[in-house]
Amino acid sequence: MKLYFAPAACSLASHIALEEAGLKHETIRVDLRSKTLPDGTDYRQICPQGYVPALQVKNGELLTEGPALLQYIADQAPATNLAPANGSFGRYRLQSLLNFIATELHKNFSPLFDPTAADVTKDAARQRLSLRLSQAEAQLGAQNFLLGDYFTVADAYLFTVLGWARMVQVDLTPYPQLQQFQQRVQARPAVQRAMLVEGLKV
Ligand SMILES: N[C@@H](CCC(=O)N[C@@H](CS)C(=O)NCC(=O)O)C(=O)O
Repeated sequence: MKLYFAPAACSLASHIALEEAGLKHETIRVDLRSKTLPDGTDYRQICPQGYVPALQVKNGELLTEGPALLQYIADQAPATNLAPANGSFGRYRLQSLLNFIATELHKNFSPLFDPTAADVTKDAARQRLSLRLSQAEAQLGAQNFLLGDYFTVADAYLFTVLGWARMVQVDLTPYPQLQQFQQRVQARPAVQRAMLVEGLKV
């Protein structure tokens, strides 16, 4: 499998999932500004949306949208318990978490990275983020991971978006459970491997 990624972007979650699943994969870095690959290929010829992550699977088909990739990866290695079984209520809880992270956390961080976004847009995003981070803090509570005692792909995604906070001066000190979660997840060998490949500080 081939994962198209950009360092520290949301593709880090899929990268972590691949490492956690122990699946053989190749990583290809995308320059998101120029939309090119290291060999000069226009990434939009591969992925018309021009964003990461994208995963080329074994039969050559391209899968896009982070939450779909995360579940696909988990389902390739069911013994690693990265997602509850398809059809179980636990799987719907996982999907609910993935959607929450994607639409309420990830997409509220996006304007903070956008140099063209107006201050009023950024302020509104910060306010929404603070509400949604409080809700994530309550959801996690005293559990080790979002679904309880075992690590799932939702944790890989939450860890990835929380990592953006310090890049855009979002203070996480009001969320001690989330801060401890970050440390717990970062200590996982698979997470360290993915971060190392992306050139991130481990
Ligand atoms: N809907 C997509 C959004 C992916 C996304 O926001 N990717 C960002 C990095 S975190 C990106 O590649 N942005 C560059 C761009 O949109 O041109 C998903 O959930 O996978």
